[in-house]
Amino acid sequence: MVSIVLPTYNEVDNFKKIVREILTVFRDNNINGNIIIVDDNSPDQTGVMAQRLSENMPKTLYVINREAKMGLGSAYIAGFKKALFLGADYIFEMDADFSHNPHSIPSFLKAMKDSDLVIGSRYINGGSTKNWELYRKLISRFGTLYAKTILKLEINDLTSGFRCYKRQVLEKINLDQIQSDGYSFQIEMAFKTKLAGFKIKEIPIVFADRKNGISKFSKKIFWEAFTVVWKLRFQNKEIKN
Ligand SMILES: Nc1nc2c(ncn2[C@@H]2O[C@H](COP(=O)(O)OP(=O)(O)O)[C@@H](O)[C@H]2O)c(=O)[nH]1
Ligand SMILES: [Mg+2]
Repeated sequence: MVSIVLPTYNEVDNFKKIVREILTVFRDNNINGNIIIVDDNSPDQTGVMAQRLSENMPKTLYVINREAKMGLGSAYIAGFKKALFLGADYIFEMDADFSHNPHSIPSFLKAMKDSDLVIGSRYINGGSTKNWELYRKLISRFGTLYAKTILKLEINDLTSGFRCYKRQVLEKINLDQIQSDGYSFQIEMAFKTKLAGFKIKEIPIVFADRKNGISKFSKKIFWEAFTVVWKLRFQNKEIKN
């Protein structure tokens, strides 16, 4: 069984469409799956509306409504815990803003046959970004290179949020000890997956910038990533040189 964890914050123009499209992909590919929306009390009422939608979709759409904006990292963790509780074998992370194409889900599942974490990568052959502003591209590229070098990881897209984890990975990593709240969550998870001895594979994805709503990227998120990488390095002296 597959669970797709979709964090949302002010995604009122996106969430219904993305849910519908994921369900079409499930149906067309005979995937037994569900969707878990994790909303942080979005002022635009995304959470309230998602809750309403889920009432007509029992066992297909689940909604976790949190009280306030508590960050992407803890939203994913709440979604992961729910997915494990529901018995998912494969757990996806995906953005709700159509930057990640639901039609790639079957390629992830194929790649999962011989790996424990599959990362959708913008920075390998066949991968790309579409309509992304130059400054975001630079930060993303630089961020991956920075984290990859300091943590000695052979991964080309460390901040990608389009991923699939095998259940065993999320069971082994202590989710309550994750330190990142923002996008460095992705770096920390990849690092801990590797450290726990699991196999990571990248597959190419085309990342398209959102058409509706606004990005929640911020300076705070940037600086968090900058420092978390060093924290991880010093906490894990066993990283090979
Ligand atoms: N629940 C929750 N979702 C968030 C939070 N921050 C971002 N998101 C969601 O996470 C996904 C990625 O965020 P986005 O703003 O699109 O980042 P970008 O694609 O890097 O510009 C989107 O679906 C957002 O709605 C948060 O603090 N809480
Ligand atoms: Mg986005």
